[in-house]
Amino acid sequence: MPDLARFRAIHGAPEEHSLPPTTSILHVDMDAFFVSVELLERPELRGKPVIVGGGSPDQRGVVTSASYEARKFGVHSAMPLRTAGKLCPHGIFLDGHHHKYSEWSDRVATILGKFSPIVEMVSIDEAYLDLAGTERLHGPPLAAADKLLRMITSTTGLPCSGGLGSTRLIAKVGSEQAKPRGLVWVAPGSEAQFLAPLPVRKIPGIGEVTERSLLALGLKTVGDLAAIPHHKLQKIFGQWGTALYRKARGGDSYEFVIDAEPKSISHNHTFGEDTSDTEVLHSMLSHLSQKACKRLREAGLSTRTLTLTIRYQGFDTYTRARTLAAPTNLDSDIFATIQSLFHEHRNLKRRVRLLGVALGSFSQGNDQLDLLEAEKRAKLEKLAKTADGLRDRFGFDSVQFGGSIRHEERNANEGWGQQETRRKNEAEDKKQKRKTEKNPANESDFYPD
Ligand code: TTP
Ligand code: MG
Ligand code: MG
Repeated sequence: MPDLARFRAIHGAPEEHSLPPTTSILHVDMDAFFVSVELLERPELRGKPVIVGGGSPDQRGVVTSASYEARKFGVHSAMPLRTAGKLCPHGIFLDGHHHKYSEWSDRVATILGKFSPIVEMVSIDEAYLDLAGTERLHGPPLAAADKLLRMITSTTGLPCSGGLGSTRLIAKVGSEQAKPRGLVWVAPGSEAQFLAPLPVRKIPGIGEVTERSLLALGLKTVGDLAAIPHHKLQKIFGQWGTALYRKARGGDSYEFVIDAEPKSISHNHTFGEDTSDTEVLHSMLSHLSQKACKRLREAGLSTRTLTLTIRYQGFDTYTRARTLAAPTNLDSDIFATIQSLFHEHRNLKRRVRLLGVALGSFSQGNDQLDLLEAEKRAKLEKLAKTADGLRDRFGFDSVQFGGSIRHEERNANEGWGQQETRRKNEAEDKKQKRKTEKNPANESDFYPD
């Protein structure tokens, strides 16, 4: 998944900031996310009022997610399970499984990364993307958004909705209006008209307190709010009044920072027990190369500079980099270089604690100069793409290229004691890393995961 986009606050008078004339901001939010993940394993419950939060309405917890069928009875998130039980006596109550939700969230994030290098996951089930500049790959933003939502559902089996507009605010309100399984596009210039009939509470950032103040002023809808002059709102709410003035017109308080491209992509592994077994070390390098390479392709990038990190017993860490003649995004190219760096620089007398593979010096796409090789490369790229698709669906270890062994096999010989050692090693390494960060002279010695 590509590095996340950064956001920067918008300052200045609201009049200075007219809305962009293009609609490239997409907000995606999964429908009844926790419930939908549970339904993957319990398809017989589809169409029923399902409530996640606790296995029974007699428990003390709250509802975390309710199916759209349960919502018809008035059940919603954050409601005590007991209340939900009273409102919906035939509801099916399930326990939550957070590790599963974060795994599915990662899979969704990976799909989003295929559609734009600028993705910000804002919670476990929602993200903003900027689709500007992705036309060549996916078509105009509306077509891309439609394709993206369909791909999420066909790949994961999970329903989702989206909002496409000129700002984050419009996109977010749009996706909420689109639910479930919908896409709302707000055409440029029609933002105020789209927001006008909605209750003020629908605007992100307007909570219970502001809603109460606005209602006290007789302002129920966003249209009512938009009719109030800036100076009046400012007099009542101070700086917040300026934000409200902007929000009522669909304006954001934040904007995407353009240079959101990752500077490097890296993967490390700390062994449960320090090892000098060449086969184990090779297979790990192959695995790390493939992981880094998959992220590279997801970000639509190619790399020229490859760096190998070897940390030996103790904390001696060595990094060796090589710059390629031409950029690549193929596993085979990357692994071959990493392997040769390893052969040249490995100290055979020492046991290895950590291996790392880092990719840098990125360029967009994969502009290969060697035309004779083009056909062969196209085949390899197709293979990589197919493998990436299978991994998104069934997990990274579902496909491994030659020389790499599956995760379970890598760790099969790790008993509890070794896992404990690994945890200790990792904890110590983190401590060392903090020290290293304080001392920038050593910075190049460490690539975070
Ligand atoms: P939401 O996207 O707010 O809700 P949702 O996905 O269940 O339903 P919707 O179709 O309206 O988007 O939250 C995402 C997940 O976060 C949700 O499935 C469960 C979890 N969550 C909580 O644990 N507690 C909460 O109070 C809320 C709102 C969500
Ligand atoms: Mg959701
Ligand atoms: Mg959400």
